[in-house]
Order: sequence, then C-alpha cells, then structure tokens
Amino acid sequence: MHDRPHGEAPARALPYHEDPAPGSGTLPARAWWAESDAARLSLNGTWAFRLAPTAEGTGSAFLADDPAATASWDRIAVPGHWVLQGHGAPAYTGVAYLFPVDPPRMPDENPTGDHRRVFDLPEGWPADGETVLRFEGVDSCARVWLNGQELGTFQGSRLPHEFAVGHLLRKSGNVLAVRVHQWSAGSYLEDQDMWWLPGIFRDVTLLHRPDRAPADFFVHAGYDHTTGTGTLRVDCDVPGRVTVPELGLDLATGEEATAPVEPWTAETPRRYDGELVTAGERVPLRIGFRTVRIEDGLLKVNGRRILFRGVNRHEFHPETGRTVDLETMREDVLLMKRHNINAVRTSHYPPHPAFLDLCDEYGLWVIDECDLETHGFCWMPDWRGNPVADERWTPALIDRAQRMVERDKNRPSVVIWSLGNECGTGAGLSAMAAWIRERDPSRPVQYEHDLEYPDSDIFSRMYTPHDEVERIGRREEEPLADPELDTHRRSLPFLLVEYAHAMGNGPGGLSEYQRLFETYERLQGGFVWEWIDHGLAKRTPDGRVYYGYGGDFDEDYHDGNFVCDGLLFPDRTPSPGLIEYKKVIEPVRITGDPDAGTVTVANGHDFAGTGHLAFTWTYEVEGRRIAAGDLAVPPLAPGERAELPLPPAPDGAPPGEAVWTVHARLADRTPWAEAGHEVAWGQLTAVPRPAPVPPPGPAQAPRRDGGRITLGPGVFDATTGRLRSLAGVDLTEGPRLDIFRAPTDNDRGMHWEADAQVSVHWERIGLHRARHRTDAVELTDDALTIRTRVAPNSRDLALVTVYRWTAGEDGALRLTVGVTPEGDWPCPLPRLGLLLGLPAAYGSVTWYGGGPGEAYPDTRAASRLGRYGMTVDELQTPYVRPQENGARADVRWAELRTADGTGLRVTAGPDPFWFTARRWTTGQLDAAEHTPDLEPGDTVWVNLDHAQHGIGTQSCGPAPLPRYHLTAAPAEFGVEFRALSGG
Ligand code: IPT
Repeated sequence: MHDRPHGEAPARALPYHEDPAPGSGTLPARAWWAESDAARLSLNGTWAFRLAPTAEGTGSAFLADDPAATASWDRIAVPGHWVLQGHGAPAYTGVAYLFPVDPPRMPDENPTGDHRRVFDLPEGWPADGETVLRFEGVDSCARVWLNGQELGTFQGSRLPHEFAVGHLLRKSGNVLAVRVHQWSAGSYLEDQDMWWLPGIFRDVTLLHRPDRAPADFFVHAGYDHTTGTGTLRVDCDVPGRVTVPELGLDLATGEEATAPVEPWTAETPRRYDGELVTAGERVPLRIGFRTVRIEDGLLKVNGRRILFRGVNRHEFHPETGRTVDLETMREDVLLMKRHNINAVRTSHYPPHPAFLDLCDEYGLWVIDECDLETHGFCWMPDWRGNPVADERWTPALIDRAQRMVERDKNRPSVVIWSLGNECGTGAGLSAMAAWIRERDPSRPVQYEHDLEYPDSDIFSRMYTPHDEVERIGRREEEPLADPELDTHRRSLPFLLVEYAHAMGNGPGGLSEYQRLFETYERLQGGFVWEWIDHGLAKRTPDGRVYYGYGGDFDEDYHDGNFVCDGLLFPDRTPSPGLIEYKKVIEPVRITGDPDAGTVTVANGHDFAGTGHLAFTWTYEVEGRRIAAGDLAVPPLAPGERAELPLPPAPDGAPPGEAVWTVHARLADRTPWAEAGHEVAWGQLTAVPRPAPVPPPGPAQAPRRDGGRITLGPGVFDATTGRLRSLAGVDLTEGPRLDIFRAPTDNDRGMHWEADAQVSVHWERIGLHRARHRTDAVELTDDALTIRTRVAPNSRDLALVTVYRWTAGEDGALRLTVGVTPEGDWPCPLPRLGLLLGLPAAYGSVTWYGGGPGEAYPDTRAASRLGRYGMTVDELQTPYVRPQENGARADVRWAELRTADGTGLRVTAGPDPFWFTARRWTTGQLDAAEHTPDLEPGDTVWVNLDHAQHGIGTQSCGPAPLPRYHLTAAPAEFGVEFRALSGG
C-alpha cells in the first residue's frame, strides 16, 4: 500500500528517467526541414549495443575513447528497436501499463540499451557556426554523451530532440554514447494501444548550423477564396529573403506579400517552390497556400466545408516495428490515395516528419496528434493520478505540444492539431491547448476525450453508433448539464476521430455512416480505426512467414490480436475492408435509372472537378461483356451532378440478366496512380434476372434400392436421406443445414463488455455443436422429402428443417429447404444455409455473382456483379487470426471443378446465395490461432448460405445494425445441383 498520498513525489530527487520534467540540455523545439545547403551527416547505421536489466545500464566504460570498450558488444541497426533485433521481446497491451502505476516512478526492472557509435566528420565539415545532434525519435528516454561529455537527457519518444555539440566535435573518432531506458516517467504519457518497442527507432543526424542560418522559421501561407489570392509571410529568427519565382515574389522575412495563387488542398496539392535565403543558409521551401477556419459551425478549408475520408495511421512495419523507411511511408500514402482516402489522423503521435512531407506532396489532410495517451489511468477511481490532471506534468505536456507544433507547423497538409488520445480530462490539456492557440492560431485544436470539449474546436467522438451520429448531425444530441458548455459544443463541427474498427473480417456499416456524413453538413467524416494490422513477422520451422500478435512473444500479460485491426494486412496487402472503404467513400457517385435510360454522375469532391476522369461503360449479360464504350461526361464542378443518357442497349444481346457498369478512371497518370486507375464505379440493371424456369418434363419419382434411394441423377442414403452422389460427382458430405460460422473478431466483441459478444451467446447455447436428427424420409411420386430437426447441443431450441428434393428430365436435382425455428432463440444466427463436402480435387471455382472479393450483408458495397474464376485457395482471406471469411455475395450460380473439368454446378433459385468454399471445416477455422494452423484436408467444404448475420464493428463499437441481424425465423430457400462432365 502507499505510505504517502498517491502521486506525491518522494523526498529525494528523482533520477532523470523518473523525473516528469521533459529533460535537460536540449535545444528549443523548431521547424524541421529536409533540405538545405548546410552540411549534414546521417549517423544511422550499425551501432554497438548492449542490453542491461536496470536503469544503471552497463556503467560508464562505453563513454570512453577506448575502441576496446565495446569490442565484445553486439551490433544493432539504428534506427531500430532492440526487442526486434534479438534483445528482449516486444510486448503488446491495449490499455494496461506494463509497470505498476505509481507516477512518475518505475520499477527496478527497466531494460536499458546502451548504444555506441564512433564516427568521423566528413572531409571539409565546416568549422564555423554550430553543429547540432538531432534525434527524430527515441523510445522512451535517453541520456546522451559525446566524447565523454554528457549532453543531457530527454523523454518524448515520437518527438525530435536536439543538442548543440559543435564544441565537442573532433575531426575523427567521435564517440557518441546513448543510453536508452525502456521505461521512464514519459512512459506514463505514452500508453498508446500498440507494441511496447524501445530503442533509437528514428534517424540520428548531425546538422551543421552555419552562422546566421535560421534556427527556426514559420511559413504563413493563407488563401483567400473570395479573391483567389494567397498571402505569404515567413517569420524567421535571422533576417533573410524569401523568393517564390513562379509568383514573382521576393520579400524580406517578416514581410507580407499577396499574389493570385492556386490553393493547396488534399485533392489539388499545389505547392510553389520557393527559397528562404539567409546569410548562413539557403532553405528550399514548398509552399501550399490554404486557410483553415471554423465558421458557421463547420470546419472549412479555403472557404468550403470539407469531408474527411480518413484513416488512423500508426507507424508500422512487420519486421521493423515503428521504424519505417521512406519507401514504406510512400507506399502508405500511395495506397491511401489509390483507395480514395483523403485524410490521416497520425494516431497517436507525430509521425516521422518525412511522412508529412509526403502528405503535402500527394495531398492528404492531416490531424497531427501529439505523443500523448494516459489511457491506463482509466482503471483507477476517477482516473486517480492521471498526469494530465497533475501540474507536475504540465511542463512535459507543453514540451510535447511544442515539439510537435514547432516541427510540423510549416506543413500545409496539417489542418488540425490534436492534443493526444484517451487522456481523460485535466488542466494539463488546457495548458497545451492554450499554448498551441497562442503559437498557431491558424489551425483548430482538437481533443476527443473530454466530453465537454472545453479545449477543443471540434466535437469529436469514437465508435459512436449510427443513430447517435445522426442526432449529432441534426445538432440534436443530448445536452450537457452546463448550458454554456452545451452551447459551445452544439456550435462545433463533428468528426468521428475513430470509427469502424477494422479488426478481422469487417468493418460493417461503413455505407450507413457515409450516408450520414453526406447528409448532414455538421458531420465532416471520420477516420477508420485503423490503417494497418500490427502483426509482427514470425516464421514456422519450415520458414513460412506468418504474423504474431499479443501473447506470441512470451508476454505474461497481453491483449491478444486487438493489435491487428487494420485495413491492410501486416504485409500491406489491402484487406477486403479497404476495398469496401474505397467504394464507400468514392468521390464520384454513379447511379441511374436504366428504365428511363439515364445515368447520373455526381461529383463528390470538395475542390476538384471531374476533368481528370475518363468515363467508360460496359454492357454485360450474365457476366459476359457484350459491348463497351466511352461515356461523355461534361466536366462537373465539386458538388455538381449530371444526368446523361445511357447508350442504347446493344443489338443482338443474348437473353438473360444484363447490367451496365460505368467506370470513372484516371484519364492520365497522376503522381499516385497510372492512367486507367479506377476511382469509382456504378452498376445499373438493364435486364433483371429472369425467374427460374420450371424443369422440363414430368417430375421424376424417387426409388428405394436397398440402403440407397435414387432420384434423377442423385443417389441418397436411405437412412439419413443425405445426398451421396450426383451423376458421378461423389460428395464427401451431402448438403445439410449449417448455422455456425467461425466467430469473427466483431462477433467476439469487446471483452470488456460481456453483453457485446454475440459469439459468447452462440457458444453458450452450443450452436457450434448443432446436432441433426432425421425424423422421416418420405418418398412420393414427385419428391423425396427428408424431415429433420437441427438443434444446438444443451438447449431445447431447434430448427425444424425439411429438405424437399425433386428432379425433372434435365439431369438436375433441385432442393428446397424449409426451416421453422422452435423455442425462443436468444441471439441471432451466424448463418443459415447449406453445407456440403466435395473431394479435394474440386479446387477451381467459377461463379456468376458478386465479387471479386468477399462480402457480407453490411460489407457488400464493393461487391460487383460479374463472372469470376478463382481457386479455392484464392477465395480465402488470410486474417491474422483466422475467422469466418471469403463469402461471395449474390451468387446466381457457382461451379466447382477438378483439373479434368468434371464438376458440380449449383444454381440459385430463386434467391441468390452467399458462396463460400474452403479446405478446412468451420471447427478447424475456429480453432486456428494463426494462419499456419490451417492445414488443407481432403474435402472442399462449400457453404451455400441463404443468409448471413451482419459483421458490424463490435470488436470496438456498435453491433451490426438491426436490419443486418439474422434472426431465427421461418425461412425457405432452394438450389439446383447439376453435374458437369469433364473435357
Ligand atoms: C481506442 C483507442 O483510441 C485506439 O488507440 C485503439 O485502442 C482503439 O480504441 C481500439 O483498437 S480506445 C477504445 C477502447 C474506445
């Protein structure tokens, strides 16, 4: 127990790593610039390294000049995390601190990495001025020595820290020693939901600072949309001139000039090359003119309300953790642009500065978030001890705000400053907000976790259900107790800074959110949680790569696969969630009325016209292209729409269901995608699906023959009534009712909210252990009828299921299934449909229906009608933790074939079905914890589902909307089976 009031500092002075003060010896925070004519030397590379168990480190020998000092040490890559380079292990927790909560103290066990690098100055390193040693990111606390002299200490992992070192430098043999503590007082401020990854994980650079070079400058570049002019002023601590040749500008620092310009926006990231010239340094500038304002309760850029189609991005690479190289950063930006994403929240810390440069270059709106989260205090009564409510920490909080704002203030992409994430409430946050507002009044400040929003210019929430978002959209949210605060909050624009938790299969419900954002101007969009699964690469004994999550690194406490909740798989392959998101947020909407012969194109961009897009159409019958052409769409201004005539239906088209597909593609190459890249699409039904025709000839009669029953091409087991074979296609398992799916992460719900876990109900009532009982096998003149009862083990619930088989003269077998529930079903069903098994050789699939990717009831926007072919293996979606996946929506027919072409064709009738095929059972899928646990068996398991329960986003957020619940209710559905001969 505490022998002193909680949170009160002990009498003796704290060691620097336990001191809440931000550090000592560092230079004031300032802007970051990547290019200039001043000399610089990267100190990235191979360093000597040794890990010690406590904050003592290895002692002082490694400070010495003696080359033998670290001769026997290991080598480590800087930037990098030692726990990903064979020293210790990563650990994952979502909320919990990995140390006793006793701020600002830390336990004695404090892995401490001593790093040492010896370097020479390059030939001609200037002798004048100053030289600065810069760290872009060290997790979590460092003490630094150069040539035996201590420079100082710092905390603030994802923030830059600099020291003046000129007086200590030698021409050669400089010994840089850095002691890095995994745990520090700063760790209390860095409780972001992610791996704990200590180390010097961003660049280390030596920067020459010539005499009369700027220490700092601030580019103010606003845009006046009423006049079309930009106003430029560059404040700088040393006098200099600013030139922008393209604009004919040449002005002194501190002076203001106005000129007609094209503004910067995320859609049109126009930058002007300029230069800041002082007596000591020439710094290239890339200036984006834009103005951010909150006006009329809306967030506006350049005078217009903008809509964020955003993602939360953590820095992550499956091999190197939060050390992310430039090419990977660029890949992130390109993937975002190609998937119609226009905004990034840098959850929950400022990213590597080069990432923001890419956002400026390619065009992404950025919420730059401070390196701050104290979420783990939520478990103490009233967040007791929370640093943001304890003034001892205020200097550290302000220091963090300063390091972010000063570093990133010159980025046009940054439109909002975020104080941090999940810190509860406290005066420290107000102090940060006040400092930021004073320093940079040109950008709004945002903070989510104080529901009264005293410090936020934006009303923001996380994972809010649709209906509540709608009320907020109407400015009809529940009032706050304090009328003044309520008035303030009600006046603010709204952002979902996190929504649609992309963990595993999902997120569901995106379309419905987007509809709200596009209906209510106050709702200015949101940021999907999150960009990428943080799965760390592991290898099976035979060398196959798979991805590990919490618990895979011998952690004694962890939060499992909650760290894998991104739109990208760890290797940056887009998951179905990203494909869905791309469709849902497409900036051009293509709809129409084929009966009237029209198509409507609506430009949903905020700033860009449609001139960069080329529109084409195809006309397909049953998924086969009959005709294609260009669609002339006049250039549309943002917000404009045009109704255009569809081309006449092609002559001589065969009968059958026909659709128009209209595509909007890039007319020309852009910096982020090739010409022809598809931005948006829409499908319109030209000829609806014909009703199934009744089979020809009289219905055939089933015949009993010993232990078998035959009906048309089908052979059945006489006892169970189960189909055994169909015209030479032997089934390993005949079709039978199936109601279970391997719970998705969203089905498993939030472990901290017991009633939000639908899969727990499923397991409790034994749905995964359903039993089948055959009550009657009836042969009549025109049908074989099997009466059964399908029931979960351990409960008196049941689905009375009647299979009615018929055959005509066309060689097909038809099955109609009637399902009647018995008892009070306490929860929705996972699925309702048929399961059948085919031999492993039936490994190739062709289908006509939705595709190409997976879809579920509330994740089907991206599924487009067409004819597709894939192998069974290609149908699988490799979620990091295996779970239900791979369903194809709206399937009219599907064929499974062997290599010689023998096959089975399943035709929907009348309703399309959800098609799934895999080489393992649902039980095996459910039991698997990692992808290599799934071993192909000797059966291809095929699900033909009449219905699926929605996906929702309840792994952190709302359940599927009620309309997507699969309630146990009477149902009838049918399919037709037909054997296909090979060759
Ligand atoms: C929210 C956090 O802000 C984010 O870091 C992440 O943990 C996410 O949830 C879930 O993956 S906090 C949530 C518990 C409301």
